[in-house]
Amino acid sequence: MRWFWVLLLSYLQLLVSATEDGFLPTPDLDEFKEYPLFEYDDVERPKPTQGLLYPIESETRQLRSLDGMWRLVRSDPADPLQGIRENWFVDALRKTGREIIPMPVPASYNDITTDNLRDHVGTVWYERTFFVPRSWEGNQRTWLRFSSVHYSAVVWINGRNATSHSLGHLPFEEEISALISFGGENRITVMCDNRLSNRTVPQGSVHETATDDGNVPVQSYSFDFFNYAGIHRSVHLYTTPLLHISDVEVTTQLSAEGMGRIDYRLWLDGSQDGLRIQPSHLLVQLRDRDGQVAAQQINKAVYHGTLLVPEASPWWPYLMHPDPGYLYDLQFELFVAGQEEGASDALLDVYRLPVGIRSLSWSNDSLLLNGKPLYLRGFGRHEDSDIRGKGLDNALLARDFNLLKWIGANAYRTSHYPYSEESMQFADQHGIMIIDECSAVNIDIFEPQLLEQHMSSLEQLIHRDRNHPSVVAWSVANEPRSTKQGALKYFESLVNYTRSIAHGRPLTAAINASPSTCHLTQFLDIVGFNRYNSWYQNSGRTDMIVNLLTTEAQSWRDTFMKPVIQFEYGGDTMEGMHSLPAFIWSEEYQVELFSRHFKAFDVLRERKWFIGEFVWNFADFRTAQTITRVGGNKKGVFTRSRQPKEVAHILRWRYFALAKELDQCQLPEDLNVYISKHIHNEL
Ligand code: BDP
Repeated sequence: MRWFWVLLLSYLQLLVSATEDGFLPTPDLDEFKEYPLFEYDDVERPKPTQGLLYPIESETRQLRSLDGMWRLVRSDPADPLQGIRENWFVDALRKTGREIIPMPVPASYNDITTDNLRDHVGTVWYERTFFVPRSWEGNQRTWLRFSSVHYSAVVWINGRNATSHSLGHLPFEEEISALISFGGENRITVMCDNRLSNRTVPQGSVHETATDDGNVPVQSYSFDFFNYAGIHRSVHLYTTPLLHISDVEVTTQLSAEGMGRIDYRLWLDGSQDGLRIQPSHLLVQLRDRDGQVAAQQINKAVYHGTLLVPEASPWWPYLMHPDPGYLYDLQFELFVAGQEEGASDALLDVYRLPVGIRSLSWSNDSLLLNGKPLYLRGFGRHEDSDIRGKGLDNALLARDFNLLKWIGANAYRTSHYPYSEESMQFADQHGIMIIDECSAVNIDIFEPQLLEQHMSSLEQLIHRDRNHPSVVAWSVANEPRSTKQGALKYFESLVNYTRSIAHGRPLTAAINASPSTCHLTQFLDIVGFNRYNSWYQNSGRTDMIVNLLTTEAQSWRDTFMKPVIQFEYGGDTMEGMHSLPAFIWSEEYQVELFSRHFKAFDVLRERKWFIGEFVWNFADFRTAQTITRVGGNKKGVFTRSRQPKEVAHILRWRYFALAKELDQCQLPEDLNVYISKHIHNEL
């Protein structure tokens, strides 16, 4: 536990050292337009993340969800550390005498109440009680796992510190066996802080602002989505044996002859604690969809190996194959020698991991899956919905995947942060390819401390998602201020580091600079650019897309000689607003704007190195309040409640037309609308 106190103390010091009134030193980003150039040589590489396997039940593990209704208390924004000074974690939160707000978990807390909790700045405190069965005591360990708290969290169990973590959208866990009462009631308390600074990822700032009611802290940030906060994803308790499988890493390949290869590596936890338990052997079995063993291996005292799978069923993306998203079940069984003489070995721990067998490779011209060049057709998205904000919602997740498949997309980018682990599993199962992005959106002020956090955000992301067949690239940033002088060395360091942990994926980023001014793109494997022709530039002129776009893409290509993707294009569209001829914000305008982009993309596709088109955005989403956003960003192809705008039907034609042309897919029967017996709008 000592290290925990060290961590907690440094977190608190960070908060207190801030200023006397407890605010983080968060200067306005605009004040930092010019800043000194830094050296990054001394920046410490993040320690490799350990453990954090997705929690599952098995013969040897129990799993309990702590999702449900929690209680929330808000701190005074002017005194965010009051709860620490007054030890609010020692007793039930109602003892603070403050208003108790019932708060669902998982959910953002912002849009639940009817008051200004939405715009709260600083800390809130969550709490609930739970029981742990007596049977969990003794021969096993109990772990507490958060899938995401935004932005930072400090956690207490029964008034004693359990863990802390700073970085939204990513999981963290801690063993809590020594803190809980088995067979009795336990209390969990979480302090969650939503404040962003110039050293958090993403960045933001908090400053005092004079209002009619006196000075209040206000948070601002330059990114274009609402800074929702809270316990955003599930909270779990799970058990493991004392000695258990704590981490698994797999890589796969598929040979031209159809032979699958899986290289795996396992980490065990427990052996270093002076435990006398020694595993006798490890049984590794790969089971196909019908439960048949496709490959197996027995290892003694070795926790890595290779499985060969003749005539493997490969993992293919949606519409590239009649049976996309094929997953095997990779089962690891750890045995110990039986106690009695002559007794057979006893099962100690079991962990199962879904595995898709595929090869991923890239060249200066293309990205290839199982040897086939990919053309990505998809979206930038957000985890965002009414009331829940960024809270995990399985109904929404299922709906979104139904829409992705309905529209014929085969990919999306997790703009602008890591998405839920459940969504990554869905993507594996449905064959949707993921450009996996860390939370570095719009970063600026390239201080060494920012680089540390940025590297850590990529390390934690890659560690979490490296085993997903759906991940085809890592995106290191979205629209960083990459034209600034300091960006060059910063990104050279960042990309060098990320490449060393990239686990067989190419690196990319979504850039809004130009080929001649961007200091980041030269280090990447795939060029990605965002451009809003006929929206932010030449608004209203859909006749100014094809030439500008094809010229720009060619210039990215000529400058870097790498495959090129457009990661964002689009225009805000008010559902139900119509105008003939098209006028900006109308549904007709969105259709026209898309259609002109399709034309440009077809010109570019001929040039082979153009490998993907991504719409901004899948659905409308909430932003901070500004005069350029009407209830949020309306560039969605779907509304925020996930119903199609007119353009969705056009995009569906486009995506299926591409799938038919490139991979001879079957078209959905309802794609064609009967018009008359003389007109068949068949593809
Ligand atoms: C891009 C950003 C994205 C915004 C989008 C827009 O990457 O986050 O939402 O512009 O303005 O620059 O709609």
